[in-house]
Amino acid sequence: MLTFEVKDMTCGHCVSTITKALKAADKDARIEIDLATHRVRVQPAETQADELADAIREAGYTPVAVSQPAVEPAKPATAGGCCGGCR
Ligand SMILES: [Cu+2]
Repeated sequence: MLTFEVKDMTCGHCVSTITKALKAADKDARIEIDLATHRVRVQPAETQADELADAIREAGYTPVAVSQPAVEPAKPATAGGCCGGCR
């Protein structure tokens, strides 16, 4: 899943324009758009991230690739007990 932040996507019309542009670039892509956070998530079928970014740009918007947070960040090891001074 690729994520772009498109700050100039501001209404439902923008959403449909971007959806159409992405579908034109990759008709089998899965597209999820969250207008509130200006996020466009795309699961491409046959395109690369830069082609999708180009499609958004050509539609008149400014995509910024957002790197996905990796899986869960590892928990910091919790100290099991106390230091010697607690005894
Ligand atoms: Cu709009």
